[in-house]
Amino acid sequence: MSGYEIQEKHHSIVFNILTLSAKFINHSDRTNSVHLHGSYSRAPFDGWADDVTEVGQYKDYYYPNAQNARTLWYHDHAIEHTAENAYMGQAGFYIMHDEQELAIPGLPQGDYDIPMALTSKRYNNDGSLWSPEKNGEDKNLFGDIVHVNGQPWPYFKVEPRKYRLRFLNAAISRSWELYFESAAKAKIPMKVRPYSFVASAPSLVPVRITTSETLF
Ligand SMILES: [Cu+2]
Repeated sequence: MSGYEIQEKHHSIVFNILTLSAKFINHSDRTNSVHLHGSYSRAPFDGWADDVTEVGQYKDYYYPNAQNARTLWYHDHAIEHTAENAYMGQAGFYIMHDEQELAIPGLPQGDYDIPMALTSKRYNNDGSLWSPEKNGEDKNLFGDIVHVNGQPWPYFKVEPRKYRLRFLNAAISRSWELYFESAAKAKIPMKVRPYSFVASAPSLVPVRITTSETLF
C-alpha cells in the first residue's frame, strides 16, 4: 500500500465517521450563536456574532473533528450578550483525542485526564447569581467566588499518582496564576511544586516544559 492510499484511508475515517452534527434549539429568551472555539469549522457553522439563532428556532452545526488532539471549548457568541450568556453557563469543553496522543507514554488518560473550566462569579445575598445585565455592568466582571466546571469552590479527591489537568479560562474578566502548594509549606516556599506543561490551546507542545506556575 502506498503512502497516498494510507493518507486517503485516514481522511475517510476522519471525515466520514467522526464528523459531528449537533442540533442547537434555542429555548432561551434571547438570540444565541454557538461558537466552537479553536475548531476550523466552515463559515456557516462557525457561530460568528451576527449568525444568530432566534428564540424558538434551531440550527444544525457540523464539526469536522479533523484537527489533531487538542482542548477546544464552545460558548455562546451572540452579538451584544456573549459575555452574559457565557457567565450564566453557556460554555463547555470539547476535547479531541487522536491516536498519537493516546500513544504517548506516561500521559494520563480517562479518569486521570481532568478538564477544569475556571470562572469567577458574584452572588446576591439570597444566593442567586448576580446579573451583570440587571445591574448595568457592561465592562468588567471579576467576581469573588471561583467556580470550577460550574461548582463554587469545589473539592476533588485525587489518588497518589500522576494526573493530566486541562485548564480553561472561561471567566469574563479574571486571569489566573496557577501553582501547587506544597503540603510541607511551613518549610518549603510556595510555588515550588514543579509540574510538566504538555499542551497549549492549539495542541500538544513538542517538548514537555517543567514549570511551577502558569499565568493565563
Ligand atoms: Cu471563543
